[in-house]
Amino acid sequence: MKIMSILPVTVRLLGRERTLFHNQFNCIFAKMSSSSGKRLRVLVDMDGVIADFEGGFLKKFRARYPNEPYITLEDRRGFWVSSQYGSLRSDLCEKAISIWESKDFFIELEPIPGGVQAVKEMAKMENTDVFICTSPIKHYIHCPYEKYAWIDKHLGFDFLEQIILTRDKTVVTGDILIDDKPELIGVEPNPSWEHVLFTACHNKHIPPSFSRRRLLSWADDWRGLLESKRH
Ligand code: UMP
Ligand code: MG
Repeated sequence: MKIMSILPVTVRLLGRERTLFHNQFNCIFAKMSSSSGKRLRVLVDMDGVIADFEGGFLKKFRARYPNEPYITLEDRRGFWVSSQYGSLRSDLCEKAISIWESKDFFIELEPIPGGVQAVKEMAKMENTDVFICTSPIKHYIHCPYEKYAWIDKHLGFDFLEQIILTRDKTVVTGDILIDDKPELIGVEPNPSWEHVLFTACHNKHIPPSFSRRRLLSWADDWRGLLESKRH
């Protein structure tokens, strides 16, 4: 009797699963087969590129430690916030880390101007696949969840399909990686992507280089950058 009453529910659920599976499969298959030419795969970093990690950090550091010294965004140098605070005074390194390890730090980051709009726009372009490629901190209690929640909030639920969480971006394949970290190293010595350095307060003093292009902001010509990778 019990089995008989569970059966239709199970069959209904399986049916729904199958529909969901087919929808997702069709979606991916349609993307694979619709391309007349080669598709462009764009990897977009999150912190410092579409989410304002530095601004969010400074605001919360000053609020939590109002009597401690701090580093203005103008004076920021080097990728690691914790290192620069540690060089100011050794105990400030741990205090800095405590900020981004706290609940609500990542979800409350403000979007970087133009970033969300640009990502939405490039995702709609023909023959273009966009992924958010972001490194979570190892204190994992809040950060990975909040990164997903941030993408859902600002880019929409469907964009959750496009998230790559990894501490080693060199193993991810793509044509281009827009990222504010000057040195992207990992186990793959020859990553497939071209690293385009997104300008941030901590990297703007690095001299221009012939071998690496920059995107100065989302007001810069990101469409031209993508076009240059299609030929
Ligand atoms: N991060 C640190 N220490 C710092 C600065 C940043 O652990 O001093 C973390 C926060 C982000 C990650 O989760 O580094 C940067 O990720 P990407 O933007 O490189 O993906
Ligand atoms: Mg970054």
